Formats: sequence, structure tokens, C-alpha cells
Amino acid sequence: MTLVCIFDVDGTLTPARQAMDTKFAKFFREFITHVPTYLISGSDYLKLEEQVPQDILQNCNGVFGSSGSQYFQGGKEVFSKDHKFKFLLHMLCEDFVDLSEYKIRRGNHIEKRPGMLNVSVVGRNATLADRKHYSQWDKLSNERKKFVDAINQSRLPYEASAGGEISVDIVPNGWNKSTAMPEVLRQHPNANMLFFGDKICEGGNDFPLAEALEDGSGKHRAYPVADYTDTWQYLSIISEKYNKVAA
Ligand code: M1P
Repeated sequence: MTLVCIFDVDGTLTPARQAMDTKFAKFFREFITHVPTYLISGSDYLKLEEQVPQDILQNCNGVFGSSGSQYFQGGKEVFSKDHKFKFLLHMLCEDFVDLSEYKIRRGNHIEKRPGMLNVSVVGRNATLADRKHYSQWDKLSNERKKFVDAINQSRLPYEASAGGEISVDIVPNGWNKSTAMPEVLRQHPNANMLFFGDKICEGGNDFPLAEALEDGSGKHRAYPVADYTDTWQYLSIISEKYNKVAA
């Protein structure tokens, strides 16, 4: 069996929408030379380039953007699929933003990505301070969860999840992170996959892949992490085992 590691990015390898810590990047750069590694994010590839050093993006075995609708290898796009979202969904997203009781708006509220809509009341132009403020308010009001539940319980052919701190990702049914699994298995048929994500709970955008990995084979595992330092600790344990085997 081949050990293969898959990582969410925001909240797992980096703080949300921020660059990777340089010391962790140094460790991770070495780690990916020993263990086949894939990244999967709700963000699109352009955003990942702002957060993860180029050489790491290029030396990972593969990078999935837009929750699996985009796939890159060695920095080059291998595939990208898109979808035309229904007008009704756009209306619901606009209402979500317009009718929210949270009053601060920073612009770029509905962002179209390959195969995904990303919706944010405070807006994608929010500063780090705005993010923190909105995210605290969201924890109290449960605004994003209510919107996610409303979309998921509607008869619309879409699924929603709260991926990061300030927004909601919406994809056509099934176009979620679980779509990475067959691609990884195609490349490593004997893979023993370990997935690390900070949003593995139900309603989080890491949940579909974590659920798919529980395929009854007992070969794969999903690890919930609190932040990149938590991920670092897990990877240090894995590296130690590898070094012992290699010695
Ligand atoms: O990768 C996790 C999420 O990162 C961002 O979330 P937010 O801006 O809400 O913190 C977004 O790119 C989101 O789409 C993505 O799922």
C-alpha cells in the first residue's frame, strides 16, 4: 500500500486566506519529497498561488481547486469544468447578502469560480479585521449555517457548505471535494489515503471527501485539524515513522 496525503488549504495548511508560514513551508517542502501529496481547496488556483509557494504547488502530485472542478499538475491545468447556475439561485444569493442583519459590506459578494459560486455577506474584499469581526458575528447568529441548510434542503440541484470564515460555497450536486478520490486512486490504485481538513464536520466543505474515504475498506482516514500547527504535529509523527523505516 502507498501512503498518500491529501490536504485542505485554508485553516489546514495556512490561516484562512493567508500565506503559508515560512517555517512550516520549509518542513512541508521536505515532506512532499517523501510522501505523494495532493491539495484540495474550495478556492480557485489563482488564490492558492497567493498562499502556497509556487515550488510546493508544482511539486505536489496534484492540486485541486474549486473543490475539485479544477485540477493542476506541475503548475499546469489538467482539467477545469464549469456550470451555468440557475437564475433562481443567483436571486437567493443576492437576497442572502441584501437581507442579512450584518450591516458591513466590503464588496465582491458573489464570486463565480469554475463549477462554483462563493457567497459572502461581508464580501471577499474584507480585510483581516473585517473577517474576524464577521466570523465572530456568524458564530453567534449562525447566519451561514442557516443559508447552507436552506440551500441543501431546497429542491434546487445544488449543495452548499461553509468552507472558510466568511463565505458559503455552492456547487452542483456531487461537485464537491469527494471528486478528488477517484483521480487519486487512478494515480495510486493501492493508496492508503490520509486526508487533513479543518471543516470535516457535517456542513463543512471537507465533509464529502471525509465521508467518501469511509468506503468500508478501512484503508483511508480523515483527520480533523484545528489549524496548520495541528497539521504539522500529525505530519511530524508520519515523518518520524518514515525516517525509521528508511534508516
Ligand atoms: O478553502 C476554504 C475556503 O476559503 C475561503 O473561505 P473564506 O473566504 O470564507 O474564509 C474561500 O475561498 C472558500 O471558497 C473556500 O472554501
